[in-house]
Amino acid sequence: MERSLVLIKPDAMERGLAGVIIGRLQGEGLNLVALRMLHMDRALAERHYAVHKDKPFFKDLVDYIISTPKVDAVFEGRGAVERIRTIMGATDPARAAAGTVRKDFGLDVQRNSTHASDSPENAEKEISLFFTKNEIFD
Ligand code: IDP
Ligand code: MG
Repeated sequence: MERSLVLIKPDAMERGLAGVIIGRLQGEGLNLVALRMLHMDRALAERHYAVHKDKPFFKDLVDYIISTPKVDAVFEGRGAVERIRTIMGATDPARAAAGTVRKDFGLDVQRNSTHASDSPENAEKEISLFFTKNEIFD
């Protein structure tokens, strides 16, 4: 069974969309196995986005992601990583396909409502930053 980390980003939290987004994933048959609300500190945000540390948008991205508490979740299912990326849509909401979360709710390329892991390997690394083993259920 594959797992993926999903973060409900501040723009979605501020508009009360956490439940709707989690509900969409559950409605697609993905299994919710961990859930919490967390106000990330800068150090954790910088580790989570370390792959982007040399990008021009890095500091803005970190400032944004720590601007409000957010909902963090782990979903499990066969092919969960790719299925969830498809449900979320392209990074830029303007380019995301109709019916995707980012098309429906994203505001712009930074404030795109959700994070979802991009590979099973990265998912396991990301999940271990946010959840201990006994916070994940089966
Ligand atoms: P992803 O979230 O679809 O995997 P990444 O390329 O990994 O997209 O970028 C991580 C996050 O950084 C995006 O979700 C978005 O919030 C932000 N981001 C990506 N590209 C840009 C950009 O060109 N300008 C501003 N923010 C960006
Ligand atoms: Mg990414």
